Amino acid sequence: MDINKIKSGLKTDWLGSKIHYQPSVDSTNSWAARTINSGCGRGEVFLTDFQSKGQGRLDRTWESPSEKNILLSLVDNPPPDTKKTHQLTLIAGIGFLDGLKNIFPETALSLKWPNDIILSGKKLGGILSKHQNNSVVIGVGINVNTTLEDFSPTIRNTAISLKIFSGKEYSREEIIASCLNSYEEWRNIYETKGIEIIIKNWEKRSDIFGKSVKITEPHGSFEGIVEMLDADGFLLVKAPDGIKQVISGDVIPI
Ligand code: BT5
Repeated sequence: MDINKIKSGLKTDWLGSKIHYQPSVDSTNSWAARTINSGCGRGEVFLTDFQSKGQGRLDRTWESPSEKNILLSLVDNPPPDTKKTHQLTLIAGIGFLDGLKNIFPETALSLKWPNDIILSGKKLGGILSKHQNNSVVIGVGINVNTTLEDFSPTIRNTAISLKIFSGKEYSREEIIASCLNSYEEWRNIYETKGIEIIIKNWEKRSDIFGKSVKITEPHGSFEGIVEMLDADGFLLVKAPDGIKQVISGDVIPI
């Protein structure tokens, strides 16, 4: 990973002020969290080529072979109302999707609530945001140059990379710089204009609305049709017994 190449592509004011790199770590989210405890500020980025304990939500694992993909965490401030920290996941979705599209202008890219970047119906990337002291760590994994054989058999049918889709290899550094530029732009828009414009733009980038889905929540599951995001950025789903607000869970098209 060429950190200078990333820096030369950055047009940011605060994001990427410091880029920490290690060839291998347990998880960039854990590494960022540890560093926050010993003093690290907004905009610092933690980057690696390999994670031995890559994390997904709900104790799931994020897998990635060495030196092929994007594995990073960035440190941001929470919104003034810390109950709204989940909104940063929406901003990261828009920011990283737009950053990707600058390099890989493909209409098959979309967002799936709450934290998936989708390419042609399969999972290209995921976002994991966590509070740490007075900061938020936003971890993003994007499959760039993985081949199908690199994926473990359990996700081979559901995961995709830019290389699998297009047959070409891409510069991770260029994509990272583009995504960080775009994240900062959308984060600044959120700061000055609020969540409404973020929700509108998130909805524009998702094709899940109007579709039949199964929602699996920590305490059960139900089926319905995806309506829209509510004013806070949670998902509204029309179920047989009325509109339900989904706060956390998985959305599976059926
Ligand atoms: C996510 O969780 O999608 C969040 C992933 C965040 C990963 C980044 S990498 C940098 C930073 N440091 C970390 O330790 N984590 C963050 P979730 O929605 O729970 O999805 C996890 C599920 O996706 C797994 O249970 C697998 O089924 C599947 N999966 C695992 N690795 C994948 C991959 N490389 N591509 C596509 N799907 C994958």
